[in-house]
Amino acid sequence: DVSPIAQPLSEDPTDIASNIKYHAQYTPHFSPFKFEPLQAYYAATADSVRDLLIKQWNDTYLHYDKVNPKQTYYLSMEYLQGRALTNAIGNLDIHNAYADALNKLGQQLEEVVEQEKDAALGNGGLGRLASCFLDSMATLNLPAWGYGLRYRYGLFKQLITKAGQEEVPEDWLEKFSPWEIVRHDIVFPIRFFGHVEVLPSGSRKWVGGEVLQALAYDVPIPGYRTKNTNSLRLWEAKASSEDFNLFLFNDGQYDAAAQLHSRAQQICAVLYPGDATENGKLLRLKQQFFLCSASLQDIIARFKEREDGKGSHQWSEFPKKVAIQLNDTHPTLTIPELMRLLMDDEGLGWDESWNITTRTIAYTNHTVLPEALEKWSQAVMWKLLPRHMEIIEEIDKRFVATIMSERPDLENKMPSMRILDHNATKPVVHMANLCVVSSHTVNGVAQLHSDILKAELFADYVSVWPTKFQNKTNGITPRRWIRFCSPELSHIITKWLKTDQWVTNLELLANLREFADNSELHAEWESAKMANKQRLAQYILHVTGVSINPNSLFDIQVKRIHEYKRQLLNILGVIYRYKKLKGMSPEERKNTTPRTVMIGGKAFATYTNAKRIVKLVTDVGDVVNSDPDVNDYLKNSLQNPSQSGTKCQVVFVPNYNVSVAEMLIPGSELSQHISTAGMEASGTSNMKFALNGCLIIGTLDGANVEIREEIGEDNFFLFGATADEVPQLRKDRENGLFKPDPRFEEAIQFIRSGAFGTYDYNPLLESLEGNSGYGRGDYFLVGHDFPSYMDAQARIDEAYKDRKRWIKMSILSTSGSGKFSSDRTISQYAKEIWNIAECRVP
Ligand code: DL6
Repeated sequence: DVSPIAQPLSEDPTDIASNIKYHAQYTPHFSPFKFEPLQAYYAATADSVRDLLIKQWNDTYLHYDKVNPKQTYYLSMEYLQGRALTNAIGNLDIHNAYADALNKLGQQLEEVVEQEKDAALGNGGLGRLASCFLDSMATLNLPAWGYGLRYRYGLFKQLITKAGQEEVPEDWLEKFSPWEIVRHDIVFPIRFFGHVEVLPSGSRKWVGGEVLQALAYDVPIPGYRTKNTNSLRLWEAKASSEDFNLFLFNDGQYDAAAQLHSRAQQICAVLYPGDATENGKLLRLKQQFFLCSASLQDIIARFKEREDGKGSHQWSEFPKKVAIQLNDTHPTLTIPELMRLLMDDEGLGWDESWNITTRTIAYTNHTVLPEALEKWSQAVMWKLLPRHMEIIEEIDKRFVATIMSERPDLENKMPSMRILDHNATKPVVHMANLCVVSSHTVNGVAQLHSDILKAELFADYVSVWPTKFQNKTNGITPRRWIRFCSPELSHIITKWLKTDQWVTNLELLANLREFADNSELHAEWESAKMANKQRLAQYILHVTGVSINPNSLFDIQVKRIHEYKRQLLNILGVIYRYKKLKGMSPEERKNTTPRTVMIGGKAFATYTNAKRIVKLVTDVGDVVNSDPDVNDYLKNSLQNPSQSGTKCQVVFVPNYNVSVAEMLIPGSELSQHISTAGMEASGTSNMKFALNGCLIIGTLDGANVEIREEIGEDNFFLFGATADEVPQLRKDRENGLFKPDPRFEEAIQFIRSGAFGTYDYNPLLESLEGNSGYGRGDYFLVGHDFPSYMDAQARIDEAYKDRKRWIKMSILSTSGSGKFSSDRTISQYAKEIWNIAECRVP
């Protein structure tokens, strides 16, 4: 009885149902009558929501074009957008209308949205931060766009098998994505290789080489309860039809005929292709340049179009209309490319081009890890980007000259401050140095990290440009990370605060504090948490086959697998706990706090020790979960809620991504943020967990420091060395002064005894031994921090037994999370770095 209509006439569920039906019939993505009903419903629902977005989106384009405000462009090699449908209907505030409409069509919205694959364009926190920022920019009505690459296969999909982690392509575009619109009119040429010619005028021109095309795919970024809908523009590489050699093809030489097409496909195939080979390095550099050049050509075209609408463009206006933010060093080539475009294509001189470039570009540093600070071989750069290397040489030369004339005292610091090093046998370009020298502002992502940048990594530059360096503590969008992923808790918060304004003004959560002891709130809070735990338990059963005990403490660590993040410390703690439990009498065991430890995250494909950690977690899980001493495994089932004999379970959650995080975080009670102090720039999952009332065990690292300040030190389980102590502890270790705790030795010994199978864990365990070296000699201080970690775990076990105390702490965690909204972070960037203002679509 629902007849198709091309546009929903209102937010009435019947109209919406008609529109969904319309799309199922007239925007077909599958053969008629031959598709999985749920997928077809997903496609039709997404198409229907997209129609609503397109209207707002077009209005936003027009409005920005008309007002011509200063606009920010966020350049990032990574985005982790997650699912778009739930986010769009949430931000448009039409969740209930769509749920009712689908009901009318015999479908459940929850099941329909699960058909969507996460847009897998990122690796970890850096990519998710970029996506949270996009949400906040739109919500705050800021004229701000993201630029990135449209990777066909993302990073990889993680399978967990007997061998540990296996990587297969993440085919997120396998069917289609309703959320991207290809703009056939937005295409720019991108050159690689070639050489530089000197023209009769004396100016220089980059010519020859191979030329590919960058084609724009736009993804709409709706703000929450606002018309403003910004864009994430993703570039795809193409070769043109002229590059297809019909002669060779007809001669049977098919590969040779389409050589450039195949090279184009490589560029956007995967994020972070392996870089162990020269080919791999070259491909990564090509990807970076592709993003920078395409985005800049687009930005310049828009600048000219908008300015020419007022008469003609003045280049001095460029920094007043354009702010470019480099998300880490990956888009550093924006700097020489902007210089090249201004000088070689637009005919500006060096000084004017440099003035424009340095007033436009700002850089965010996201790591102090030496291996993550990019250095590109000068030889490879000369080959791929000869004109850019000339420009970089000139920037370096001028930088050295300025310092030598203004700050001769820094002469002996020049080797570490320069952009080009000349002494090494394989000379490199220091990308972070190029960014610092060429940006008007450099920022870290948490107070401690920014302090470390100023005191250590960039200390010498600080003495030259004291005002260039800022802190912008990261944040997360409260829409995705509580309002939509935990509707139960959100409703309770709205009820007690008597307003839902907290969704856009997160500081209001502080008003929950006055109810932190209220027993009625406690009951509601605990029941919402339990509902989320049950949902999570169902999910874990579905993806791992393990039936976890919903009455146990849900303890979660999810993030990229890395030795500095110390998943190894976590699992060694579990091993010790398991061994102790086994040694107890049944009576003693009864009084212990039951725990389910969940660990998830991807190990980079070539990072062997990280992959060994994944394997260890799965091996420990296999043994612990089927040991009747600690686990009622025969009686285990979600229908057997008492599970009184289930004391310890361990699962590795496969293929951690944004959607999995949305399932895990609301159901968490304890989360682990336990990096070696000074090594985690910020962390952002710590903020998501705290916001969802999950308590944290953590070191004084990254944003943990500020989270602890905000939620109160009594509500944070602190352990471990501080960042100040770390260098001395490493030295002590080198001098043979470290004496391991017997508990630590016992846990290691237990693995060596073969308790968790026959896999050779020696190479992993050896990284904890010896006295020195990065990746050896326990560089990450697992052994040093183990005893205080175990003491903190014991405090947690006790605290969990006292339900009133635990729930109060949980409420106080949420109440103290107001600072960590990405709306706050983005407002600070807008005011203190970009100098842009709201541009609200009427
Ligand atoms: O700033 C976002 C995110 C931080 O929260 C993490 O602490 C930090 O590790 C991450 N940095 C990177 C850069 N490369 N590395 N490693 O991903 O940024």
